[in-house]
Amino acid sequence: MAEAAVKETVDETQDLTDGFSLVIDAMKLNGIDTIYGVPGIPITDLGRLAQAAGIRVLSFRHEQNAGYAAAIAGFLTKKPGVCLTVSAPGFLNGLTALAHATTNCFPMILVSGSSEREIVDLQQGDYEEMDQLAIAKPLCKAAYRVLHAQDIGIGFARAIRAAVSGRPGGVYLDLPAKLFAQVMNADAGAKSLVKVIDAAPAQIPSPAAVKRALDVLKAAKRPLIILGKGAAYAQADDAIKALVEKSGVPFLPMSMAKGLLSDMHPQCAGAARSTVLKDSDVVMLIGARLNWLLSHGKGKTWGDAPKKFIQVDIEPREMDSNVEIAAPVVGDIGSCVQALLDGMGGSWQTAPADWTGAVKAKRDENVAKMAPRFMNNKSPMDYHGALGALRTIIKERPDTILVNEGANTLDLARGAIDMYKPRKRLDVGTWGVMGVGMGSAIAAAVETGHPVLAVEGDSAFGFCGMEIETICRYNLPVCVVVFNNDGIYRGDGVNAGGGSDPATTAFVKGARYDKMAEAFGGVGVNATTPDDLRRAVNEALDSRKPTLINAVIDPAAGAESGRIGNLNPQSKLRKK
Ligand code: OXT
Ligand code: ADP
Ligand code: MG
Repeated sequence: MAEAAVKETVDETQDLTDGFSLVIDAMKLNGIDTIYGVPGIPITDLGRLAQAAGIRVLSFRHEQNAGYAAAIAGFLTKKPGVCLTVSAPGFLNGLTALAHATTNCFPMILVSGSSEREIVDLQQGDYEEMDQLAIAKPLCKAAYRVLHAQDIGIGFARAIRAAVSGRPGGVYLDLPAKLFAQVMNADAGAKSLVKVIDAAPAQIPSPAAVKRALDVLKAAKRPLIILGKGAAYAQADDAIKALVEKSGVPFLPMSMAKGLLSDMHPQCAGAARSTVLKDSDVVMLIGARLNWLLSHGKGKTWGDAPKKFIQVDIEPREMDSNVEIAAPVVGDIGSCVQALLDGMGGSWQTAPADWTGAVKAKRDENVAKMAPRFMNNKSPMDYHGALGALRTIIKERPDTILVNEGANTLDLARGAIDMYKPRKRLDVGTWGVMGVGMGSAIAAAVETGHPVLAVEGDSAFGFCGMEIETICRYNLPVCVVVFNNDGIYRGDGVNAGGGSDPATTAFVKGARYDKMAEAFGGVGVNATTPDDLRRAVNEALDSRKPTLINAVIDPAAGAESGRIGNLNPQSKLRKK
């Protein structure tokens, strides 16, 4: 029926176009210049044709990693990152990343080929049969299917707008195989395309909300600003800096907001986290949710003193999600922060000096306590010794993008490695998901051109390690450092049943991850001391050659679950 409708309108004497071309034209018209994916039926030719048309098409070894790349591309660019997958299994592999993008508020579009509707809907056993649209729907912000070539333009327009407007998120776009071969007149095809105008319109906060927020802030004795990755995403860096500095309020960056203002900024309270959460009386959240990472805004972490929250966020339903928000400011961060700045006027009392002094004293104390631990040159290395080398490198090369995942490798690196510039730290995000590392590293290199340093737990790396071939194949300036402690959290676990199988958390002892890079023509280095590590990373960043460094870490150095061991269920029947 659909095909008949299309055929009737085709005049074979005129120039023709087809579904493949229209998909590519729709992307190009909307500035989508990069695709991350894995080829196969029915999208192999789409990848080839997109490449021929000047779109950069990066082929991965597994769709999940391509999806993580698209997700972080969205975070870095404010444009939807596109992941292209084959039907059923490829689609499912990409779906984890789509859900991850949605959870983290990153704009992404998962474009997937799918099997024939008529056969799928009657469950007649088509090649890779699956009702993909139905499966994607609950896991993303929006999901659409295009059945007719003349609707491809509208389909992409809807997907782009849904991904970036309001709270950003993941969108699924289902393209059944038959669509690509549909033919229509080229003129009509060109007219059917849609250029999305003002895809993420400014959302201006109400003047009353701005005044209410400033009244609450003005009355504070111990104010705190928390910057989240939404603030980093918003790219309102100058306005945010101006607000923080004009208010004089200490700020606490969430993990991926580190560097939005330098960790060296005199108002940075990153190294006094417990103190500022507990002792503050007014907290202004900018692009950060009161989820598990902030202990839901209540309990021991937040202390006993009554607290008032101001929350700046584009999503109205985020307000009061965990605790009462005394002053909700709903709008996009750029507009909200500018409105707050305007409302502060020419003279604004800065935060009380006894409070800022106490925060600074705590911060300096914690920094001084930590400093000697970064200086050790032990072999095998402990986390602090190895991180001591890496923190200096990032200080000297602040444009390097740091990718970070693992448990101890993540939690200790977050504190150890100061960040100096916005959107330079990419990590596991809201879900604490392992395996984002290589996709993030690839997209960061591709989207920014800056060198990338990926600091990976050996377990974390295992989720995505085959993409080292992708890094070598595209000759990307990525240096991967695997913190190899022979296992998950620690490498010295023993079989709880006393048998000969290894412990559930232990890996092969003394593995040489560096050999993986060598297998694909990259540089591999085995580093057993912080000095080795420093030398190898500097060399990699200078040469921009794909490099994998196996950093040998003491198997006994880590803690169970890093700094979130408290989240492991504890039964009184099972004393450790
Ligand atoms: O103020 P106080 O005194 O409290 O001190 C704080 C700061 O003020 C201070 N600080 C500093 N001091 C001095 N100087 C400086 N510069 C400084 N900066 C800060 O330090 C402390 C701590 O600061 P921090 O870190 O900011 O604060 P804190 O209290 O830790 O913050 C709380 C949190 C919750 C915000 C923070 O901890 C956080 O963001 N955590 C994220 C944790 C996370 O997401 N973890 C990943 C998941 S763990 C687990 O699930 C893993 N799995 C299972 C699995 C997963 N995840 N995914 C999939 C797909 N499958 C399975 C697995 C398999 S981890 C894992 C693998 C692990 O093994 P690896 O080999 O990869 O890694 P290793 O552990 O290395 O072996
Ligand atoms: P973190 O993990 O760093 O604390 P979260 O992912 O929890 O950050 O929170 C990010 C928040 O930022 C989300 O609530 C999202 O709605 C919001 N957000 C994202 N982009 C914008 C924007 N441009 N303007 C306003 N809010 C935004
Ligand atoms: Mg490990």
